[in-house]
Amino acid sequence: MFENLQEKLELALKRFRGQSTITEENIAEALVEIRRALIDADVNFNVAKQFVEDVKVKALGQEVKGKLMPEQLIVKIVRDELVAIMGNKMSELQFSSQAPTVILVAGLQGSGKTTFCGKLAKSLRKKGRQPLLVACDIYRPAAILQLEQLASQVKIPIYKEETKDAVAIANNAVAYAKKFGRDVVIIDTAGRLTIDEEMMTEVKNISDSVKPTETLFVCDAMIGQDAVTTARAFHEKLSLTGVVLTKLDGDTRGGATLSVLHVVGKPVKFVGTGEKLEALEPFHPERIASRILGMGDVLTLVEKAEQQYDQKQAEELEDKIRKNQFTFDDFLDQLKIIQKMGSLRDLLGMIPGMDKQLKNVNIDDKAFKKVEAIIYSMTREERKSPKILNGSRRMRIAKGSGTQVQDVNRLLKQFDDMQKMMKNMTRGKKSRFMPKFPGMG
Ligand SMILES: Nc1nc2c(ncn2[C@@H]2O[C@H](COP(=O)(O)OP(=O)(O)OP(=O)(O)O)[C@@H](O)[C@H]2O)c(=O)[nH]1
Ligand SMILES: [Mg+2]
Repeated sequence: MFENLQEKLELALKRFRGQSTITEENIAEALVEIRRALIDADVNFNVAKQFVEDVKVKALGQEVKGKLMPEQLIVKIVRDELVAIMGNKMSELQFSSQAPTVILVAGLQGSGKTTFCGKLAKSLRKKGRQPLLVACDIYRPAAILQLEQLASQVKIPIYKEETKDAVAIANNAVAYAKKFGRDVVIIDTAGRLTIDEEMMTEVKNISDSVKPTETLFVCDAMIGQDAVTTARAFHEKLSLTGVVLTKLDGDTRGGATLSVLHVVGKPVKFVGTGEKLEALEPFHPERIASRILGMGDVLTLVEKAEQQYDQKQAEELEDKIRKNQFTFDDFLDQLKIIQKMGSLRDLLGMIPGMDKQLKNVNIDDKAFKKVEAIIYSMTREERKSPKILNGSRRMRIAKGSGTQVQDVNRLLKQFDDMQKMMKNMTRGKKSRFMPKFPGMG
């Protein structure tokens, strides 16, 4: 995501390398490029225009102080400005002081509403809430089924009715939540077009009737500007409280991300980054800005890892590493955690400096499957002490996992390197090389 924009901004900002000052001339050329980069990324025209004007004013008004080089200064200004147009601070989901909090989810067809409802329910439950999912998309029988399947996957109750009255269903669901102690009601609605008066009136009636604390517009980031414009039309009818951008993992140019606040007047609250139910992130303007500028995003990475990991597990692992008892079984656990975190490429892309290297590296999630198969073909004893793996054992493992002996050898070598590195780290020595993570091509 944002790759194109990132590359172009980088080129524009490189102009300042080796320059001693920021002048009217050198900034003018860079600003033309920045503006073009934004427009190409499908950022709203007015937003792009305002953006470069603000950058210009700030850049020319600043003296280059001390050690801050013009290039660094301009990166800082651009970063701050990116953060500013996304609203500076993260917009938290609001909860009603009187349970239940009602969250109404609306948007165009296929934008990812139902998936988002499932993701949100899951993430709220992790935070100790008791959500209830409500099926108000009564037009397609498959829609209710889809929500039911998501609900059962995350083990969260769903409220549905056979009736064809979405307003009544929403109301009854809120009453049900009160009665059974569900503190957050998430209402999934049918996809609708703003030109469809009847459908728009229906969602407005639901809103008037249940008075949601949050009305979230789910918006497919891949559609870009058009989707942002539609959000505005929904806002006029529904008073949105926030926007959810989905499919940011796909081939999006990212323009929607930068335009939403300006065009709709409401902040992005969440971004969807995949089809899996874990692929939901709160929207942090600073982090997105860093990602756009290619500085990596360590914070998001850490947060994701934490979600999958409880503290106790982490401590146990650390202890094992320290005692040099890290086995293939532990390794298998780590692999599973990594896979759960979503696409590895995205994840590694958040590490500063990784992005560019990654472009030349072929990371294949399937390679993990191969590694897994090899480990599964080992006996318990072998997983604990790989030293005993002689030629015939290696042969047996290769056969059992449908791989080649070379694959087994490679994995063993990499595992050995990894153990050595861990040993060094725990002894406080700095290892200058990072061994290849097994499974990475
Ligand atoms: N890659 C990716 N796919 C997503 C994301 N969110 C949803 N999808 C996919 O988009 C498709 C549509 O998602 P739904 O949740 O059914 O969309 P909807 O808005 O409920 O659709 P309707 O109810 O038909 O209006 C599905 O195939 C989802 O798996 C996302 O963040 N990333
Ligand atoms: Mg749906």
